[in-house]
Amino acid sequence: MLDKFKDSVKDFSENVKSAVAEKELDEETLEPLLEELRLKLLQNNVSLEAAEAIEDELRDQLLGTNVKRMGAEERVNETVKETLIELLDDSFNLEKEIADAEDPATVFLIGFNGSGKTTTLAKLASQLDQDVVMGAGDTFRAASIEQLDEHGENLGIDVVSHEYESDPAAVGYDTVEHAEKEDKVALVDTAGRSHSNRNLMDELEKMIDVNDPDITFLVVDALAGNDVLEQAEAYEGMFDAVIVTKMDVDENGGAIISISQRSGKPVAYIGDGQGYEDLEMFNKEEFVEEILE
Ligand SMILES: Nc1nc2c(ncn2[C@@H]2O[C@H](COP(=O)(O)OP(=O)(O)O)[C@@H](O)[C@H]2O)c(=O)[nH]1
Ligand SMILES: [Mg+2]
Repeated sequence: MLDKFKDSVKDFSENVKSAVAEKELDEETLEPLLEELRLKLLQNNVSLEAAEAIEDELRDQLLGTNVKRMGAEERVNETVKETLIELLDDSFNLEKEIADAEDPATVFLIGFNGSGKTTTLAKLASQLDQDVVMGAGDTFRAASIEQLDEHGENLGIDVVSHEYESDPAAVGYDTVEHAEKEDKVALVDTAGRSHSNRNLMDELEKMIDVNDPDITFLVVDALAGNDVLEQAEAYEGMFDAVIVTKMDVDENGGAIISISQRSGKPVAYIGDGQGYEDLEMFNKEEFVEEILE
């Protein structure tokens, strides 16, 4: 996981180390190294803004200070670490948001097709302390209702569903009603909207309007890389926090950095596998330690 990001930073600090072995680090020596790092970060799916923020911090930290050969690697790592910590936001706590919401708390998952919404919904359902009911709000994609029913059976959790092609806002409404009656939290799935499909986008907007969820997560797939920016834009203004899935199969690590930077929203969870237990609360210190270890 995240190996390519690690290598990019490691190469850069090696280069700085060899440069300061010869003479004091000056602009002329540092600029090409920073440029090389920026290109590598872009290849790791780090957005241009985020890559530039890292580059600027490194320039400030490394230029004109007397970086010793022995301290170069540490200085580079510390600076990248601090920049990323500043950029990332892990302040979202779902349990607290649910506790603060009026009953029944309603949670929506939105995002592109295949990003991992249905799987993540089931993971959340299995992990939350509260009793939950799941709503099959994706009435569009073939087999989506059966997929959620299967999770419901595995987990012993009720699923509220209607027919395919029916109005997802009505599914949301019934799910919330069921949650209210049984004093549960409503977790509602939605169809994978694509911004190129205005109808589905209108339907989602109506659903959010009618059901007025307390918490809406945007679910994005780490493998989408820099395309997560497009997804953040397609759903702008519609979500409170982000869940990044498929971190177990991502080597680049850039998606999480890009989406934090672009959306300005916290990352609440990361998905790192296909099992119900493979959903972790996002911890930015741990994440940064891992990419720089
Ligand atoms: N490796 C891995 N696969 C995942 C993860 N989350 C979801 N998937 C897989 O991604 C595929 C699409 O997930 P699904 O929940 O159906 O996406 P949806 O279309 O957004 O509802 C499925 O095969 C999931 O098993 C994850 O964290 N890691
Ligand atoms: Mg789905």
